[in-house]
Amino acid sequence: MDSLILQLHDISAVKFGNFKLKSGIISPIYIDLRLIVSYPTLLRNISQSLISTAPPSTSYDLVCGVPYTALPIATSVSAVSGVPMVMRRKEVKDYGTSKAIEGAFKHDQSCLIIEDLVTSGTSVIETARPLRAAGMRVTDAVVMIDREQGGRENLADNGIKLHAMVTLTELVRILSDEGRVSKEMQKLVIQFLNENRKVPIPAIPARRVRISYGERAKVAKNPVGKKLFEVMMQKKSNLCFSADVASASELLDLADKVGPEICLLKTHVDILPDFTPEFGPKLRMIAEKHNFLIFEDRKFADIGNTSAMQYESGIHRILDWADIVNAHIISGPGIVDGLKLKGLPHGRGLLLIAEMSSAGNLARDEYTSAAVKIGKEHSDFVAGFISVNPASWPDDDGIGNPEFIHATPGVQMAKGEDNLGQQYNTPYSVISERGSDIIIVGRGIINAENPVEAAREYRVQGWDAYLARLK
Ligand code: S5P
Repeated sequence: MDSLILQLHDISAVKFGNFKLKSGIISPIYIDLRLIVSYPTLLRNISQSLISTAPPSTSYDLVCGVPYTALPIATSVSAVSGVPMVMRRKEVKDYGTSKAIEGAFKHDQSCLIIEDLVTSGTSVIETARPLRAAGMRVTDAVVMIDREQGGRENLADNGIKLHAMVTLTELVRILSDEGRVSKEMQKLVIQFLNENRKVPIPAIPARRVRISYGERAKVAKNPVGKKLFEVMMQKKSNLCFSADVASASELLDLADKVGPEICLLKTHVDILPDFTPEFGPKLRMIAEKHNFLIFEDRKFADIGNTSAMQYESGIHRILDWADIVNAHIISGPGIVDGLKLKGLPHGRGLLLIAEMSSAGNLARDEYTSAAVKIGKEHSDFVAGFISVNPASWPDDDGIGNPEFIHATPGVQMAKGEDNLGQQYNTPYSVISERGSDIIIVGRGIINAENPVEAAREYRVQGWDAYLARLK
């Protein structure tokens, strides 16, 4: 151990002086373990020492290094010990196909975390979270140096035992005993440690899917998004009925019947042959009676100026009666600016199409991330997204954006496909596994023998799945 510490000092991985830490605190000691990749023998010796740092009773099937400094250390530990390694991606590159964890692992395997230096323990906790989310057990972490600034306690609070090769106090004592640092410097470091014993760990926000719709209503920035979350809570419904029927009169009739079950009613107003200007006011009256919002699935896609005209004018005058509309982002962010110009003064909201339910669609990868970026830049107007698997989006891995609502089409009681490429998932899968907030159901209700009963069944299933994911 002593010789390892001396070698770290030799290569200037441990320095003494006046150093400003990331937190702004001035420290008399600075440790930079990134350098050890340049010294393979030292790296191997450190790995061997780390393996014996965990008590013999510690059992683990896998090791995982905290990115980035500890990645080569974990690789070396894996090579020396023969224990397979998994790797946590810090930035998840692609949507859909991408994984937060690389490597082969099985549910319920235990994973030992490897870290170079622990101060508050935040980085270890951030690595444990996706490992646990992927089904692995994380109970222990080994670290080269424990700075003794609250990491051990913070990790214990998160169910992780910390095993340190050496503490900062021991490290300085060894260097002092060997005449590498003066007694004064040793004193200074001890004093520094005493004054900075506990670095408070920043609270980790809860994952989006663990937060209730009621709490999310409070953080929603778009007024319609806020209202929708509130309606969902009031009616215990996350069901959007997609009223794709043959006439306006049939639509209004069904809206009145299924109204008590739904939080949102979605229209395609351009498929109604008997549309008249009275349609909007009539539908709004029914919506008020049953306390649901109206979503015209217009899927605007043109440049901002044209989309704004399509929104406000023509025979449909969508702006007058629809609380929510949606848009593709194929034409760029100008479409949101255009629609917002009209919609925001009317207290309306927008859903951006980030993913689609149909087979072979092109709304994926960078397209999806572009939709998220545009949404975040316009969160006053963008209430959320049309999505299919938001749980697989990179920032949903940890926390997500609880202010945005996710609505997912392609929902029926059984998984399947229609003959034109529409792909269906079940309410449970959409809400509980795929992390969406609202199920959009069309033919699952319309073609049922009793649409009202079917709507009730979808509402109950959607709501139960929501309650299940909160646990
Ligand atoms: O990706 C999409 C986006 C939408 S808004 N896939 C969809 O199916 N939709 C709409 O959801 C579609 O236009 C239709 O109105 C509804 C699905 O209807 P269903 O009968 O297949 O449930």
